[in-house]
Amino acid sequence: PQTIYRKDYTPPSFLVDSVELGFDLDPARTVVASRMRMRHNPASTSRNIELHGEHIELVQVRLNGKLLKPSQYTLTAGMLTIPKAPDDVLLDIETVLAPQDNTSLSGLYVSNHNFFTQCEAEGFRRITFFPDRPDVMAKYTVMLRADKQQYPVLLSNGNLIEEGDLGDGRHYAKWEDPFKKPSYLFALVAARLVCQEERYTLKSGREVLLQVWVEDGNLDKTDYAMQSLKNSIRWDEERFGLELDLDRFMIVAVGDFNMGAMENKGLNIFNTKYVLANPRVATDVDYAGIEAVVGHEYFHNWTGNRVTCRDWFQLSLKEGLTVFRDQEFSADMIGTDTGRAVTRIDQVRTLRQAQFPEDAGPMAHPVRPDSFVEINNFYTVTIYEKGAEVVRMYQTLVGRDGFRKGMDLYFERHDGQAVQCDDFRAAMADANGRDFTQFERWYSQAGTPVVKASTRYDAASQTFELTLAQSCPATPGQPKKLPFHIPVTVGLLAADGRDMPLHVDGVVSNGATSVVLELTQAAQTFRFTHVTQMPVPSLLRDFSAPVVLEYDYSDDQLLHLFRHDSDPVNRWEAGQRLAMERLLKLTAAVAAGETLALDDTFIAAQRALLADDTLDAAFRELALILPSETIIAERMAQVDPQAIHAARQFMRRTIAAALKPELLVQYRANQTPGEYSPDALSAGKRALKNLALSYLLIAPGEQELALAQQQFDSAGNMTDRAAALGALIHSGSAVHAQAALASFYADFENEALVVDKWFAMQAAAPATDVQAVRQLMTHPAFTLKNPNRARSLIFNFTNGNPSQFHAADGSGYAFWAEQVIALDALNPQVAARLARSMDRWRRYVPALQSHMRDALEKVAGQASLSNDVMEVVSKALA
Ligand code: BAL
Ligand code: ZN
Repeated sequence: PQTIYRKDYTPPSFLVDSVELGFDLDPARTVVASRMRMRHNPASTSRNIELHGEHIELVQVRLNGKLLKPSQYTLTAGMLTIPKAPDDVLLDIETVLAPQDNTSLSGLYVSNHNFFTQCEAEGFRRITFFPDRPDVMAKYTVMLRADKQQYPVLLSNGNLIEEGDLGDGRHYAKWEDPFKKPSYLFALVAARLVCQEERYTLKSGREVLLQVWVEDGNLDKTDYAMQSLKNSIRWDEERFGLELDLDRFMIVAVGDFNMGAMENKGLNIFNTKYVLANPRVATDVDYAGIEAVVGHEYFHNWTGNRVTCRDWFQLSLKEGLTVFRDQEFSADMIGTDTGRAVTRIDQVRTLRQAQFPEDAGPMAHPVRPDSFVEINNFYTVTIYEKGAEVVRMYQTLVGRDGFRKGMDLYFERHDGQAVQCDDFRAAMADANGRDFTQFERWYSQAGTPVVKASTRYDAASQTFELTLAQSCPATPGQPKKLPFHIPVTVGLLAADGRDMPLHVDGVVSNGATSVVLELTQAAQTFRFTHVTQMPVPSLLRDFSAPVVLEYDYSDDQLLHLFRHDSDPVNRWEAGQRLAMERLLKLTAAVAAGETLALDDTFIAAQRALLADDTLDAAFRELALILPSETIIAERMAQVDPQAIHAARQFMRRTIAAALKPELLVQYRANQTPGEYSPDALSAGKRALKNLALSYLLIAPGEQELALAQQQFDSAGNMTDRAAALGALIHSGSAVHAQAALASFYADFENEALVVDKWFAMQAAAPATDVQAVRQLMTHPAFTLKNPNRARSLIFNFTNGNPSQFHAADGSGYAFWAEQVIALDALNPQVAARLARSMDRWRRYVPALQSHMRDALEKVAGQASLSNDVMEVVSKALA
């Protein structure tokens, strides 16, 4: 496969001013007629028209009305080239394709007898020949023709300008998008669907039509998506002064979808997972996901669509920024400081669970990559979540108002353009009179920086010195790193737990209790004055940068922070550090065959936190969750998954036994009777209550089993029902687990998203071995063709059940290889995601490594592997 480099960017040779598309839709043979008005791009020296095209049949091509002979163009596997073209070109192209055979779900495909498209990143070339690159922005007019009975709904981007009957049982709809857009934002839907719709008045007084389209039978699950859409529209007006620019905004749900959702102009296509919800079928986490993703796709209308990316290396320009925007939206929707902190803690957990490992593995890449083989492999946690952290750091450095100024300038300069990450950075710098030259390294250098802190207190002069030293590990292709520009937010706690007023040499702090220090050199010392007593430093408050912060905290200091830190993120962090130290020791003890023990201090701290009713339930729940097995593994030089699992289970068992009465109290105190509401306060109570339940069911007696069974039987919402099922599955009582699983399935077998949960919970249960997963694959409801279903069972096993996936005999890895190969024949994007489960193979104990290498080599040795999977496995093996 060919590697594509950022440095090789050249402007397009021809630009497309407008394109008219005509679709005669038929699952077996869809005919696409395209008419493009093109002109030569003065910025290019080439006179060749280059049109991408894949998996489609070229019927004919006419240039300025004249039919071209095959000798007048070249057609390769991926490109149609017309040489020596004149300045102004009218190009008519006819292609034929078979959507029903398209299992990759990229381009035009059929899902449950309906037509959908997915064009990002490079799916449009599977529909027609086109300069399928984001810097070619054109105006689209789209004519859809299809059987009226089968496909009563015909949708595309923009505004509906005409519709009618064709007389032969077919009908048509014509859509026009008034805004120029890149081809990746094109979409069409031809389907039997129904919608919830509403007229909504924007702040400006303009009225718009909002629609949520779903399959018949699902209209009772669209309210929350609609509400989230309205909230998103309002929020973007208020926080960023950005208005919806179309008269109509549509969300369409589809069951077969590779991603979460897609921000096509005016016609967002969503995975059903992020649309459909009612209390019976969706959990609090599902509701939060819907709010975030509806917001995310809506916010793309400005950050991604109005201002788009010059090339795919700039993907984080729109994704990092839009994730940041959806994170801020979700936080603002809760509206309280602790609520905001809870969302921030969730973000930190995601980074540690997924992004830090990526940044330390074979697929590590900068937020703005320099090369790729397959762009679909770069829709990563680094581009999205680390990208969002990079955007967040601007806000930390220039403040909320400064950030808004930067955004305003960005739109003033670049509306309607396809630009680069550097342009965003320049807008932030120029709007705030800041020099962000060094900040560029966040975009160009991969790897998670490590910041090592050391301190010195001098009582005589009442000074406290904080030295911060930064480094960054080597990553593929980047052996040496230069210092980053890192905002480190710091507070100092007095012995009574209160924040001290801060005075820092050379930094304006005005006696505030938190200060943003800017670490720009390899090492820097910051001098705090008027420090009247030896403080406990609270470092990297609010997780002010995506780094690993090392400081030699004593247990006493951590306990002090855990009890008192005014920054809830660092309060949580202190608890995680206390737990992690113990988990690492316990893991070593398991490996050495030693007796395990957990100290009373830790348990006492957990007990106090659990009972502290001044804290939000949501926060207490997060503070009680131990670092995951994956996060523990990242801290070990050589990973022994069985030892980690045993250590963590021991710790959970010990906590459960010691805190049983308190857990029961919280279980009872955090019930949420009455009508279900997904609001953060209620969701937090359920989270704490259900965490308590899971602890109570670790080594349950009859009473605890009855408690879970009772919750399972009487739950008024899916959050409580699924939590009870999970607790029963993990209880060790196979009888209870099997009975509950059977009844759950019987109740929900017609709800695909709930069946996904049913598979997912079993896949991740430590009692589920590879044989049991193979057995589940024979269940009639299982199919590899549906990405959600494949993810629910297979990914949740390989990524969510480490102690079984890493079985000593390598059977988990052999299973992985089989599934990657099977999926690759259907859907390379999904297969490549699964392939990444083996990213960190070199860090495992030697016996496992050798099985993992065998499995990787087996996949790599396949004759017809997609570029997607090939890139992942060859980088892993390199
Ligand atoms: N642009 C791909 C899906 C998303 O990030 O919204
Ligand atoms: Zn996005």
